[in-house]
Amino acid sequence: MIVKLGGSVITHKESSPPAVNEKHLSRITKELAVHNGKLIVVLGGGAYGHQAAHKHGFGNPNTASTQLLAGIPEIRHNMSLLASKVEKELNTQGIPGVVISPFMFVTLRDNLIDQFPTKIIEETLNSGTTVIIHGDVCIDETNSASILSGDTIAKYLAEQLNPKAVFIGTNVDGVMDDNPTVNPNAKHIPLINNSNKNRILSLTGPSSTTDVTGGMTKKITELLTLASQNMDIVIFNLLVTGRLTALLENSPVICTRIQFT
Ligand code: IP8
Repeated sequence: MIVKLGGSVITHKESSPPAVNEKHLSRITKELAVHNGKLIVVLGGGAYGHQAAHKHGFGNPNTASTQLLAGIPEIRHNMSLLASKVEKELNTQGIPGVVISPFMFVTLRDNLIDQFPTKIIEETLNSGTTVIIHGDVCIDETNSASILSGDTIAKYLAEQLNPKAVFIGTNVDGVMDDNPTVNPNAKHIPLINNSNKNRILSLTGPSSTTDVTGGMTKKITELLTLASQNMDIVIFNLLVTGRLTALLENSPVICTRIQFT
């Protein structure tokens, strides 16, 4: 099972210096405790990742390599802080987990994954330990450094490890046909499949806050490329108490499912 915890839910996304949303984090880790079996928890950047990335020019194609490289320590430091707070909370809830940071072993090429060995992740899961992994800044062989988003990690690990389910927790009920903060009549889309995917991709947009990794359109595009027929792929609202529990227990819940058949 792979569960992505959106940065806008587990952090106060506009807060500077960055801060964890302790209330949400504590509730979410309690919800995760209902899961039995292998678990990978993927963290988004939220206030810890996106502000620092933006400040150092990530997301802007004209930023000089030297400036990107100079941003590595601050972004890494922030993401390590966030990840260790989540690690502590999971362990407090009785979920033994460890942080495995992408910067240590993942390299990118032109913003895409180049090397991302998964043995350490698989062996950690086999040992009965939950893996906590997070969006990160990584060395990019063509571009000095780039941001690896949590969504890309979730999709890549889903491809490699073929989990039963990938649950992407966000701050909305799933995919909407318009921005609900601007259009109160925006409608929720319960299912994305081959027949409606192009129309939906033309309707969704980047997230409204400081997000250097692409928002909802990128999320859907990444998830659509997941090839497995048997995987349950879901985008859901992690702000609402009980939705993660319902997904983990296979109960009906408001969300957007992505299916390929
Ligand atoms: O929030 C971004 O991960 P995301 C990570 O999943 C950083 O897009 C470091 C900005």
